[in-house]
Amino acid sequence: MDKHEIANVLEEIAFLLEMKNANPFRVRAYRNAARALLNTEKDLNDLIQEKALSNIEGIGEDLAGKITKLAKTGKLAFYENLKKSVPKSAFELREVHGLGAKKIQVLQKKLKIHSLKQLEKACKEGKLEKIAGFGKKTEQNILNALSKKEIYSQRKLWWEANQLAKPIVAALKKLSFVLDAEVAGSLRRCLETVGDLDFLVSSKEPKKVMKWFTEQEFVGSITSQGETKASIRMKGGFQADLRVVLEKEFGFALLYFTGSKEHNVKLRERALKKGWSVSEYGITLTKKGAPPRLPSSPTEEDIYKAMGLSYIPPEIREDQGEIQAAEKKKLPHLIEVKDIRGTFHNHTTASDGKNTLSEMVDAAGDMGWEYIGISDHSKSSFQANGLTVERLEKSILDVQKINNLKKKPYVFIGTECDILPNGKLDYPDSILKELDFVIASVHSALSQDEKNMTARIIKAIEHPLTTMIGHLTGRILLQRDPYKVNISKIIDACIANGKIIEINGHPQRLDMDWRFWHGASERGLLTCINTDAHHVEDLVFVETGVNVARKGWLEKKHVINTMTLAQIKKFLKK
Ligand code: DGT
Ligand code: CA
Ligand code: CA
Ligand code: ZN
Repeated sequence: MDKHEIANVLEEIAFLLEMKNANPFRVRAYRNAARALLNTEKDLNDLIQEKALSNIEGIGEDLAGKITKLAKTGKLAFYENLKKSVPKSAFELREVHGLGAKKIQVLQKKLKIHSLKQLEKACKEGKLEKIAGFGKKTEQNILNALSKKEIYSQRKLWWEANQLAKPIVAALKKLSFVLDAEVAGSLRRCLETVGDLDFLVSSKEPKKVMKWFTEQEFVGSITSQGETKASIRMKGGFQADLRVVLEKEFGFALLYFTGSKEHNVKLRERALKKGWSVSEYGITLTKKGAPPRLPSSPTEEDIYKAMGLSYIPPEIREDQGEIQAAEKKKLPHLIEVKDIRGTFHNHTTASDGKNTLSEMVDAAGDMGWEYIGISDHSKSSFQANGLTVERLEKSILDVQKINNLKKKPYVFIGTECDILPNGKLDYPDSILKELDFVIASVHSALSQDEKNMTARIIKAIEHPLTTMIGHLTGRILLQRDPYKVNISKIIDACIANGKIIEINGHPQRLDMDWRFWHGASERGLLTCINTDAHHVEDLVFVETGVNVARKGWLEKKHVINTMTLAQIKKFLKK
């Protein structure tokens, strides 16, 4: 088993222990170990060989032993036995967002619910609201989750799909009979959600590649298998395709299978005018065509060049005018992760974050950042332990103390201030004035109609102390639709008032959506790429935030947190 599979098993053990009412500390130990395992950059086999697993924080001797066993044999008697002692249906019910071990136990015992079908029926009949711990609201939430589950279960968040794909591509590249391997499709284009994984391999020995791919641990079932193409369903149910091509076809195939379909269509039309018929295998000439000048195994770059285009990065192959721009050599210099010098939307244990201020600051230092902004929730977000004015004042002092040490990174103190249903900010101006920045976000009354919601957010934009708007539409990808808001009017208001809209890089949010950024930035809108971190480990979501910016054609100059510390200090003062 690899890291991910083992982490899954540890998560399942934690869940099973909870189902058996085990000691919560024991449950947490398994969850922590799963997380620690996923987060270590070291190779699992190296760790095992060096007996270094238990040196990792969160993994003790006992768990190190279990992980080693799983890695070596793929089996663990303790886990198998535990699984047998809990009804199988628990796993099915666990897939419903919002259902944990406690609730599942009640459902099984009191209502004899053992499947999603039975759960849906019981909700519809109003049976849940009659038992303690469940209300009408829970019932409604479960029904919502069930209906969304069907629509959404087909796709995965980009981040999760990428975690699955990365080790597979790396393993493919290492095989002696593989010349090159890449993942194509929506994953390579960094789309916010991904329907399936599209692996592409060049090799002289397709049979060996097919055999390797279909025999891997991650394969749940094989959907179809030919000589150069296989489709499988992975153990978690996610679909993956793999194609093997010749070395000389690889560039063409990569271009084709990266998509988007619309981009490909435009490219092919362009090629046809030159008398070239482009496919995933190469170029054939139509009657009027003269042969293109290409090396024997062209890269994507070579192919674009032959068509008179500069290289178009996968993220912007979405038929948004990229081909015309490439023709005129006017493609943007897309922002990169290394351009980011700090982020601003970060929570700490003061509100609902899981790490302390100093842990967050240290983690920002580890990211190589020059600065970090702290933005805990405001008082009306009581469910997120939002700060009263007094507690916020204390945070301001805590940050001053850190900055007085004159160490890197510099800390900006701000707030993620609720935009109240009437558009007012959740703190008086007297305290907002003491802060370096203010992120204004909607967290309540999400069902307002579009007119009210838009007016509400514009009111917050017009507040002189607002710096930026957080997660503009409130969407939770694959779970909750955006609330209704007129995005175009919001963009106008921000430009008119010199305000920023954040790119919330949390893999579940990616909000404001990339589709709006190209146009908005041309009209003068700036952004700040944030991670909405609630944990030190969330800071890496700067990558998903940058993906959004790149898909939205943004350059360094459009993103305020590429500024140096001196520049951003000046900028925020204004
Ligand atoms: P997904 O999987 O729904 O997130 O989106 P994609 O873009 O990965 O789509 P997928 O997996 O169906 O196909 C991968 C790529 O293959 C797609 O982006 C473009 C290319 N492709 C697939 N079918 C066609 C087609 O009928 N025409 C053209 N031009 N390209 C296609
Ligand atoms: Ca795909
Ligand atoms: Ca596919
Ligand atoms: Zn928020």
